[in-house]
Amino acid sequence: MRVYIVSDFHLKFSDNPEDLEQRHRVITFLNNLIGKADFLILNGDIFDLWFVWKTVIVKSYFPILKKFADLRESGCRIVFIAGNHDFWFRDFLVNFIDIEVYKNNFTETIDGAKLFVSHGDLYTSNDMRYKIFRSIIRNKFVMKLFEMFHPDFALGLGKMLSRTSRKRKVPIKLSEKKERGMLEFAQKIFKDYDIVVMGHSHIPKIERFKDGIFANAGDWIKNNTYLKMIDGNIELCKYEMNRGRENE
Ligand SMILES: [Mn+2]
Repeated sequence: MRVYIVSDFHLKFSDNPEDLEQRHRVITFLNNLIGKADFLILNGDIFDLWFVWKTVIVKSYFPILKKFADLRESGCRIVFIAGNHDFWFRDFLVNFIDIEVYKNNFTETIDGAKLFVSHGDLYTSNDMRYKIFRSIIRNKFVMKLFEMFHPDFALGLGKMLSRTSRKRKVPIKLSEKKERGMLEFAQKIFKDYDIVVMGHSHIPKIERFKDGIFANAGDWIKNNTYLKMIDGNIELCKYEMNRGRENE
């Protein structure tokens, strides 16, 4: 089976040239997967802000959602695991695009490899403040409150709160700290899984331990990287836009 795993696209909904370019880059990549991928795993923070009102979705994401639909139509299975920027799904992805949605993690044995996939924000070390914040923003009541705002206003507010501004440089130390907790967690569960995949740190990597493999698909703000698992063998790849196809 041909499995592709991506995370941390952090797609923005504004229409400035930088954001349009990024969405175009992602769409080109997804387009190349049609007919090539049997299974696409979206491991969180695909959208920098994803929110579904009862009757409204975010318009700028339409071309991406269309690509997901095209992939589904081509027979590619799609799983979406919530990130810390996209976790309020309602019924849209499931009912309209036929994507399987998981709130915390996804596990399955694929081609003999026992796979554990999670965005990873739950497993970062020394991050109690975030973990409390996470339980608040994922709270049903808070979501209902957010939902009462006009979407244009709510999204404006969300944009202010979203912490992955390109201008705000994330210190490498912070990314490494995030990663450390995830690596420790992975080592704890290697007794049950062969491959542990996480995102969130934006550090693309495959690290082989004696009892398991830790992999991170990286991000699409800077790295444009993804994981490819063909017949149970996982590898880290980089998408080169100017070559117009994936770099193989
Ligand atoms: Mn994240």
